[in-house]
Amino acid sequence: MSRILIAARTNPEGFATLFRAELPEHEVVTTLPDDGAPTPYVVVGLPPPGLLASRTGLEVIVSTNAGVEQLLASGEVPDGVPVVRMVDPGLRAGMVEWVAGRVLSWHRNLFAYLDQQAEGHWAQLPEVLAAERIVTVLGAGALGGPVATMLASLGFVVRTWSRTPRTVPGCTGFAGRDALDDAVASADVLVNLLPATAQTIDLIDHGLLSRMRSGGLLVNAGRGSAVVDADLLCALDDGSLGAAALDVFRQEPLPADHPFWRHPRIFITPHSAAITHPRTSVAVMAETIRRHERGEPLVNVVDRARGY
Ligand code: NDP
Ligand code: OXD
Repeated sequence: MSRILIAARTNPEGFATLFRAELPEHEVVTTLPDDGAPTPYVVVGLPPPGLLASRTGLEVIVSTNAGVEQLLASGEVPDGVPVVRMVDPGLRAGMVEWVAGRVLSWHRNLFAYLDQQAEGHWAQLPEVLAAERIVTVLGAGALGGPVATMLASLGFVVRTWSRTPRTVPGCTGFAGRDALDDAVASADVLVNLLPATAQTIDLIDHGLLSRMRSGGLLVNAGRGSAVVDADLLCALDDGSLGAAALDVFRQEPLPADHPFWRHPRIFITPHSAAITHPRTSVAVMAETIRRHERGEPLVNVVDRARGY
């Protein structure tokens, strides 16, 4: 009876109940019995210090998060133990909905109409067809790909940018650092869905934002480290950017004294764009364990050298 340790920070018992239903022949625990027995599977987002380093018989780390930079940075992932990141329908649906909400709210002037409503002011603002707007999605992976597809289905002109060439139907693909400026040139909306790696840190700076059409929207649901905070504020204040919808930040929770909180053109959500729903994710995580036990290659394994 192989042991699965559920070390998710949120709702571990909820995950455990569903794991027991999926894998009844396994022992599913949320705290480790002090019996020294091997624990081949650990389900975790950000491990408490010592959790991974002290495990015996660890075979697979199943991440409850799509982004694994903190898990890798813990320095506790043993060499040779695969880390499988979260790719599941619930996360995908959440991200598609969240980005759709932000882009459409800006595109249809909702943010500006909220200001007008606060003043009891009735005045139609200019409306633009989606087909007249360019949206660039940074990242064309498990989340960026479906987000780009959704935006294209709404009629936007969509570009994607990735490390290696990717084809997303209905979108124009750009790949590699040299193609970034072209991918962003004249974009009305820039959506970041890149992982946090050494290559993506500080990528969205004043220079990149100034490639966009002035008055546009930045949407960041990837990681806060991609954005240079001071440059974002500067771009908003000099008008090269119109608004920013931010879900992720360099420091989370966003510190109370951070200027983003009070900026009238910044719209904040607390890293809630896409959450890991037990109902959809446990089926995917259980399948990872089954694949491992059948001796099949795992999917969505993190490439540690790449960092995602
Ligand atoms: P994937 O690994 O599936 O996709 C990542 C994409 O980014 C790929 O297209 C990849 O290119 C591209 N990429 C990575 N590095 C570079 C680079 N240096 N230059 C250009 N492109 C690059 O990840 P997901 O789509 O599943 O998730 C993306 C990120 O979203 C997560 O890492 C996490 O940070 C964030 N996230 C945020 C959530 C939230 O609630 N705010 C929830 C879940 C995830 P290539 O295709 O060539 O490999
Ligand atoms: C993330 C996640 O990586 O919540 O942000 O999965």
